[in-house]
Amino acid sequence: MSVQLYHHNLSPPARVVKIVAKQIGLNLEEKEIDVLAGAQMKPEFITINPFHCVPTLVDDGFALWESRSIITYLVDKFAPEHSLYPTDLQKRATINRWLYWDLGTFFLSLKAYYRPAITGKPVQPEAAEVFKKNASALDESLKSTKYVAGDELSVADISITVTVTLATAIGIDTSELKNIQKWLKQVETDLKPSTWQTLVIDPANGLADLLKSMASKNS
Ligand SMILES: N[C@@H](CCC(=O)N[C@@H](CS)C(=O)NCC(=O)O)C(=O)O
Repeated sequence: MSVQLYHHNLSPPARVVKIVAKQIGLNLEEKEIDVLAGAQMKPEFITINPFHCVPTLVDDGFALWESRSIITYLVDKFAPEHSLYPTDLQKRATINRWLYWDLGTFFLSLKAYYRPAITGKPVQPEAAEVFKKNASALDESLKSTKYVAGDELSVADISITVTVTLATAIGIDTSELKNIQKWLKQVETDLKPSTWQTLVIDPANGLADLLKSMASKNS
């Protein structure tokens, strides 16, 4: 039975799930939900996910949302030996720490910057400063490790890569943070062929364009 992923092409957390699935060689049956048109509020989707967000995974009737819980579930279930999410408790705890940091701190500060654009309000420069402060902390940490959680590429690198590259696309410059730049190059090399362009760069630019057009339409 195929595993289904409800997603939207421009959704950053949905892209994280697709990248992880590709890394572990898992084919997902993708079902597009047009969140821009409000399709996530249709009763048939609400029945699957009352929180009406993408990504949502359905595995043999089991529905799961929140991208970071989905990616750890996918590796545990379909690639349990994979180094993207090792079983060693301390390695796993360190990866989880970065995933929670991304969800509750890093991506949140990025969202605080760009979210007003969706309703035609100006982006928040102070929020960009908070994001940059968080990025500097990440850069400092990457001074001593090759990947965010140690010596090996993990699901946390994939989640945080999507955050940093979206920031770049929407105009928050992190090019002076050299450890982040070096790490991004490494992640780009480690991802399966074509992933970087099709699931990281192009959709980040697509979302940036969309935000720009929403801001100008509403201003
Ligand atoms: N923390 C969630 C965020 C999910 C989220 O906000 N998804 C957006 C698209 S990027 C969405 O579905 N928005 C429509 C809605 O919530 O109604 C995750 O990582 O999966």
